[in-house]
Amino acid sequence: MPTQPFPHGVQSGSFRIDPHDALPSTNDRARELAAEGAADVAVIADRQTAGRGRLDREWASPPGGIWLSLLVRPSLPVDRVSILTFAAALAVVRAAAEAGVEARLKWPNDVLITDDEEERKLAGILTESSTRDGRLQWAIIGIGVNANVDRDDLPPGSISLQDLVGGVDRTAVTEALVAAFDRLRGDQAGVIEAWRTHAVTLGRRVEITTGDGSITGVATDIDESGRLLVETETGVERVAVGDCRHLRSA
Ligand code: BT5
Repeated sequence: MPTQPFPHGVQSGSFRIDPHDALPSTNDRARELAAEGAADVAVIADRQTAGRGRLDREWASPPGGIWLSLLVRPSLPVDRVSILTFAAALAVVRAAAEAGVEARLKWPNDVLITDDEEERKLAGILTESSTRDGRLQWAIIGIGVNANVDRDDLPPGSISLQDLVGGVDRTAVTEALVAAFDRLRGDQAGVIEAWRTHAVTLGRRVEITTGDGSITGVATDIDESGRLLVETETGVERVAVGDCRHLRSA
């Protein structure tokens, strides 16, 4: 079983693939490439030894997953950077659909498999960026998809494509994901619209935890920058960043 399905130097649409068997974190490798001035590179590793989520949380990255970072230099105002996170999450949904899996989106960065009983996390996105004069200089969209990974090797609450449909062709799923992201990244309005269609968060009672505390209410919509609108007892709040918990309806 080859550990890394991509040969060196191969191109996937407009992205040059930078493949590795193992890295501490594909986002960190993408940062090095950003410092060298690169653009439109997809860093891929078969496993990560220090994969991370938001707020430096640990991201389990055993062999067989799709651990991928897209380095882009978009012409976007800083407050629209979430569009890239949403475009990546939608790209995962589309690639999963091609593998026969229906996935849904949770604000702000999760791709879930849901049924009436529970929600399990198939993929997560970690977007990091550098700004200059109010514009994005570069953005790195780190995408972790549990592809050919056993659920036992992942934290509780996770699920993989392998659990759902058996082993998948990682090259095909990765190429579908990168191609879908490439199509979506220039279409801000389309991304917002498509995100709404696939979201499980909208219409739900939620608890959002931010650095300033937490708010509870009903998530009604996202705005053009991807901020979540939450109807609370004291009015509508717009949340740009935070952790979201879906609550059972009262
Ligand atoms: C995320 O953070 O969901 C972003 C994950 C981004 C991972 C990619 S992999 C390629 C690139 N390189 C990196 O180093 N990172 C990116 P957050 O919303 O903070 O969720 C983190 C939480 O998800 C953890 O605290 C665990 O509870 C859970 N978790 C950890 N590993 C997981 C996995 N493989 N599958 C599902 N859930 C996981």
